[in-house]
Amino acid sequence: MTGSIKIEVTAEVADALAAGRPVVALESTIITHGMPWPGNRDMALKVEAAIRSEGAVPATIAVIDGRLHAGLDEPTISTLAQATGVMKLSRADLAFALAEGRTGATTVAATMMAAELAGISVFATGGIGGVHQGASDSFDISADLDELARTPVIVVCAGAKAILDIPKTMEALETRGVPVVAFGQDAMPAFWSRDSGLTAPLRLDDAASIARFEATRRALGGHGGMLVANPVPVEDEIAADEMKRHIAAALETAKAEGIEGKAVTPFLLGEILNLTNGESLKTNISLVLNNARLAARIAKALGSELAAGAK
Ligand code: PSU
Ligand code: MN
Repeated sequence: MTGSIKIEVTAEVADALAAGRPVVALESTIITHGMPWPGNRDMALKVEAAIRSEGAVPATIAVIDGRLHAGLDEPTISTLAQATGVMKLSRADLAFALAEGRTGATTVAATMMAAELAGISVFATGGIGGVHQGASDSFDISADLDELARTPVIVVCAGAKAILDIPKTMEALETRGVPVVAFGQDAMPAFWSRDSGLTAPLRLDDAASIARFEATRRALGGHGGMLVANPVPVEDEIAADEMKRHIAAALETAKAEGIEGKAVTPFLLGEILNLTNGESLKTNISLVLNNARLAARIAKALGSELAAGAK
């Protein structure tokens, strides 16, 4: 009995999946642990609207009272966005929340698991987890990286934040056989900034090419996930230099306060939000919207590509 958990899907998601129309999964940790109320709710609703306006259907993933959901209605998103004590669920604890009847938000790793179970191939988020700075001592490496290696879902992000060790994160992805595709540029983007200073391993310039690459990976077999790194729109970018000192300060505070484990990423994100006086939130929302639109276009292109290949 593997992979037979019941998923609560909204009628909109069920209809789209049954008809083979494009669906885009969305994570919920970004709502509960990534941004403050009410910006988090506004972001979640805007992202869903952006996906619909591209002709795809959004499926926000979360565990509510022990049930795994793909697609949340507006009141549920609003409740989740204000709730306290929501678990942060990664691969290790998704089943725990289901077994114990808990409410939890899914990280990139757990959202990929749920998307695969639901039959959703494309997922949009902000930034992925990765290898943390100081990982050689702390061993803090996000389960997102191993999930990307094993689970066949395309994750559209804006790169990795410089709160992580970006070069080591790139190495870890390469070791795990995860293709990292920069969208429309050579440079690997770094979340708030368009250029991390590193060249991305791969580059593609349109959704159809990403769909063709994915269809080829499937044909080759044993393919796992793909990471698409989509640079933040120019007008909302914050320069890497400017972010550097905020990140350094946030890391310093985390160290002084002895923040560890699951708390590290949410703590750093919160610190940076305060240090930039909320400026980082505007950029964060802009890049998530940008990723949602691209993910919708990839989901559409993948549908066409797979239909053409099946003929
Ligand atoms: N990075 C961000 N914003 C986020 C996260 C990461 O820029 O909201 C969240 C995502 O849900 C990601 C998770 O999957 O944090 C990674 O947490 P950890 O490092 O504990 O695996
Ligand atoms: Mn960690």
